Order: sequence, then C-alpha cells, then structure tokens
Amino acid sequence: MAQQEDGGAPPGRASTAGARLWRAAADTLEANWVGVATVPSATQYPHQWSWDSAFISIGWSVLDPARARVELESLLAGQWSDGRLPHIQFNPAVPEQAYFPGPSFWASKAHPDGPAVATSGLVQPPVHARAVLTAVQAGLGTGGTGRTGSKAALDFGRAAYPRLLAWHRYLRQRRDLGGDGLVALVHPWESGLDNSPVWDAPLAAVSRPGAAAFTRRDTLHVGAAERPTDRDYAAYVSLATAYRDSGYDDRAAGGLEFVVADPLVNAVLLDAELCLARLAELLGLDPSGHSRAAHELHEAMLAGLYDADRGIFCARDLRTGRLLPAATLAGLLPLLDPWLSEEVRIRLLERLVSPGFLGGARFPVPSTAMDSPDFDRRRYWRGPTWICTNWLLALAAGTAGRGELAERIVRSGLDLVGGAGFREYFDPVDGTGLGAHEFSWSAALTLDWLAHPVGARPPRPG
Ligand code: 2M8
Repeated sequence: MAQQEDGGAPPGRASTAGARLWRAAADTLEANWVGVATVPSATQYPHQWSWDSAFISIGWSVLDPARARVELESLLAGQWSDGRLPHIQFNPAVPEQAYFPGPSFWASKAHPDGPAVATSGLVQPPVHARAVLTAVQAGLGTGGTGRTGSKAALDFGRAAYPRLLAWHRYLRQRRDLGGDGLVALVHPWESGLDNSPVWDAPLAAVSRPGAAAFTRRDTLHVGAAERPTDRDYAAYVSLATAYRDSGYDDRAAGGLEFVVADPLVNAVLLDAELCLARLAELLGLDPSGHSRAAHELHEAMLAGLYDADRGIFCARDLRTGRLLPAATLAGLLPLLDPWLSEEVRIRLLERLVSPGFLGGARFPVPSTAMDSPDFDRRRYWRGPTWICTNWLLALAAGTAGRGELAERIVRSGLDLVGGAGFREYFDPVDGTGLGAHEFSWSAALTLDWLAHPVGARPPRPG
C-alpha cells in the first residue's frame, strides 16, 4: 500500500454525521482497492474503468495523495500507442466470465496499438486531466512548498503530462469525425451516460442488434428494471463488435452505425484542457496551447451543439446531421465553459433550475428532465441522480458564478449518500438507492465534497 502523506482524518469542522460519512466513504474505497487501482464495484464492475478511476483518484487525493498517483499511473499504463485511454482495463486475476464483454471480446492484445495489459477499445469522458491536476495539487499542499509529497507530486505530474497530451490529441484529431472541431463517439458506452434516451434514435437504427450470441452478466447483481433493456444491450454488443472488427480504426468510422458528438464529453474536454494549462504552469511549461484548444472547443460546441430555440446543448447524430433533442443533464454541462455569453449562460441556468431538473426533484439532479416523456426514475441513466454528474454539475454551476446552486447540488448528493449509502445511482423522487452497492465514485466524490465545501474551492484554472 502507498504511504499516506496527508488527509487521512475527517476535517476538524466536520459534524458527527459528516465524520461518520467520511469514515464510511474511506472504508468503501479501501474495500474496493485491489493493490494498484480501485474497482467501481467488486461485484458489478470488477476491473478498472477509465472515468471511474479518475473520479476515484479525486477521493484518494483527499485521503492519501500517494494512492491517487498509483491509481492514475495504473490507469495511464493502459494507454494505447495511438493515444486512446481505454474505457476498461482488465485485471488478469479476475475470471473472464465475471464481466461481459470481457478481455477476449475486445482482443486488444492482438491490436498493434494495444498496450501490454488487456483493455477495451472504446473511450470514456476525459476527466483525467482534472484528476491528475487534483492529485498534483493535493501532493503539493496548499502552500506548495516544503511538504513531503511535493517532489513526488511534481514528478508524477511531469510523467503524466505527455500521456495526457497524447490522449487529448487522440480525441481532438482522430475523433474529429465530423471535421467540425468536436470529439465524436462511436458507442453509447463512450458517453459515460450509456443508457441515456439521447441514444434511443441512433440505437433504433442499428441494423443487426444481437446478431452474435452472448450472455448478459450485468443483470446478475442488479435488477433488470434498473438496467438497459435486452434490445438496447444487443445493439451495444453489435456496435462494439463492428468497431472491433474494423480494427478500432477511426478513419473507417464513417461505416459505423453510431457516430455522435456529445456536449458532456466536449465540455469535459474543454475543462480538461484548462486543467492541462494549469498543470503546464505548475511544471514551468507554456500553457497557451491548452487555453487555445479549450477556446476552440468553446466555439465548436456553440456552433455545432447549441439549440438556441430550447436554450440547451444537445448531442448531434453525425450520420444524419440532426440534433438529438432529449433533455438531459449532458446538455447543461457546457456551463463548465468560462467563455459562454451572458445570454447562453442564463438560458442554461434557467434550465438547470427548471422543474425538469433542480426545481422539480426532491433529490436532484435527475439525469433526464423529469418533465420529459423519456424520464424513468429507476432505470440506469434515464432519470436517476448520480454522484459523478452532481459533482460535475456543481463544478459547472461554480464556474457560472452560481455558488448557491453548486451548494444545492452538493447538498442533494450528500443527502442521498447519507440516506441510502454509496449506491451507484438514486431515485430523484424519493432518494432510494439503486444499482450496485458500495460504489466507489459515490464514496470518493463524497470525500471531496466533505473536504472542500463549495465556497472554499480554489479558483478554476485558466
Ligand atoms: C456503466 O457502464 C458499463 C459499461 O462501460 C456497464 O454498464 O457495464 C456506466 O455507468 C459507466 O459510465 C461507468 O463508467 C461504468 C462503471 O461504473 O458502468
């Protein structure tokens, strides 16, 4: 186990309930730690997931910055030589049948760009630069000098920086499939919001869902009513098979049946470029290329994904050219963009506080607007509230200068985990816990909220 540098105890100002939650969160992360990384859930997801691991490292940065670095180093070890960070890195000690689709499905080791460890070939939202920056800052401590962890933190930042450059280059160049400066996704799993109703129309057009036989494992531990339907799952497998069989070749992506540009992924990348700018400064490097990249994403999102009539960002189906209109929290995350005009920012904030989102849910923020016909309060990504998206939305509300909204979003998240435990997701109407139990990012981001109350957050980078 990595040596603890800092932060192992709850902050002195924590209430008794806060201290209890802190200890429970720390115990959850410890239980899901497998020596070099943390699984999202020991039963449902027994490997290392990409954006989970980034969020989880933010919790380790609070508890033990050295362990955050180990988590992220192990994640980065799965990077492909084309720069992609795969969405799953498989633990060779876990049997193939513990998760489907497993290592033999993805066959990454047979690919010339694949790393030594078995991985998937898809990607997930790029929250990694923010996670690395957080780990470096945690190691440096607030003063930035004379701490035990500062040299290790800067060495880690220096080693991670070129990896993050290659990752962002992969996304911004190889995944600019529409030639419009936006990152495109080739599978719903790449969005992180896998079962979002936004994907219903493109998924319905998948021609041969389930052509190959397979056995679902995801409904072994979680009720089927809280997971995607069989039809959707068959389409996921069909899309993943087609991408794999193309040799994971993004130049051939025109032939794929799912090609979309999504506001969450692009907004998170914009934020990640700003984090890289800050990291470059800490390392004594020139940050200007990152600020420029972030600004280019700002312009591309506004031109390609903003629905001015409805005052929300939407994904675009690059095969049909159409915006995909379902109202989900992904459309609000461009609030992470510090260059939004006053007009657009106000429209998005109005939408955030509307009855569909903050205004109507007792336990916000629902993943799909509650007043939309697509809303399903219990099914995975079609309505439930998630801790990781509350964390991103609180960051976004803070960026938009609305600390009190950020506070409400954090409060809702803390009420949920305080009431139902560190579940994977939650019913936004009554707060019931759903999906997997002892879920790592719910615990990790709780620690971050308890350690850094919204009002005390350092100014954003850039
Ligand atoms: C869920 O996705 C996986 C596939 O990647 C699954 O359903 O099997 C999503 O919630 C995703 O965002 C998350 O990273 C993953 C692990 O928590 O689970």
